[in-house]
Amino acid sequence: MVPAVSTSTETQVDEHVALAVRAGLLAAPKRLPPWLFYDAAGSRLFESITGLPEYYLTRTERSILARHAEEMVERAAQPSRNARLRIAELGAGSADKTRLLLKAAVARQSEVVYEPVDVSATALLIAQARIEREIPGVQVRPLAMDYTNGFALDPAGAGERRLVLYIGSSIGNFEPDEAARLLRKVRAQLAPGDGLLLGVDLVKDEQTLLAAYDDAAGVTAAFNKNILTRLNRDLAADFDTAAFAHRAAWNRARSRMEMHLVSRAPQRIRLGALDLEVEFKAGESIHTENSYKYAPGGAEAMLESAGFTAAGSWTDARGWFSVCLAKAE
Ligand code: AVJ
Repeated sequence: MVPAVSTSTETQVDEHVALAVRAGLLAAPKRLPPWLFYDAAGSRLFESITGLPEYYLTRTERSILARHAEEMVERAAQPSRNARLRIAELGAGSADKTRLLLKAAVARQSEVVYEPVDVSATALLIAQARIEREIPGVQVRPLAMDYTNGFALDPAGAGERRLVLYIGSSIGNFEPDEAARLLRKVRAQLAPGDGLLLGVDLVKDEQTLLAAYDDAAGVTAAFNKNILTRLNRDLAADFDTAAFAHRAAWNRARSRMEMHLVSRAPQRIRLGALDLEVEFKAGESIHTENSYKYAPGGAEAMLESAGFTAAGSWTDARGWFSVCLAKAE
């Protein structure tokens, strides 16, 4: 018998990736979903972005949490002063900023169950090890899954109150109707008195926004183009990343930052695993991401329409980012 030899083009193709890429590259205008950014290399690039001088989002949100974590946790437990919080987090990733909230929770109730939800099992393991080492009293119960397709949390026990974290402006990747639908799904998992802490980026001057998504060191450009490198590997495609330019644009009418990959010349790309060829005109773009920016009060309004009651919101001195607490009634 001849042993089966698997070549790179014969290796297993992720059907979820294949479907999304085929649909996106056959659409007009062309697009790719932003979750494709986060392979191992893309996740590392995003971590570097969070430390860039131009990328104000992460450090601004962290400063808000550093200043107000105790009040947020206290208010999430109210009105019953002795309710124990049980904390879940959607798209936890490295859970770096979350540690501020977990420390505040442990200070209040000495032990806390933390249930991070993320598609990346690797990110969850790293976060779990770090948190259990650094914050005694936190019991980490990771859930590796794609929360956008719906998710189920165990109901909180007697005397417990759930707090769901959805921070980091992750909701900004969703169209307003999708964002509202996701919040309603979260609401459906909660009992009256449970809370949701939502982090959203706010509208600000265009120059600041553009710099945050087109940094001088080119890390965001590399993050954007990494999607093409991923398709070369996962779908046997032949993209030349140098033949595409990174473009960040502020879409004022729709209140969102957009990222595009713009074809520098007419070209034809083959995606072997999809048995697909795609033509690009010079200047034609692939729209890879939207990052919605909210007006003051916008997130609160969206939360109210999803069945929550606003229970507090905190911002930074410049009013660049907002963290909102909402309660299920
Ligand atoms: C992880 C979705 C919050 O939209 O700012 C960073 C991703 N894109 N630089 C964002 C991202 C370009 C980021 N989120």
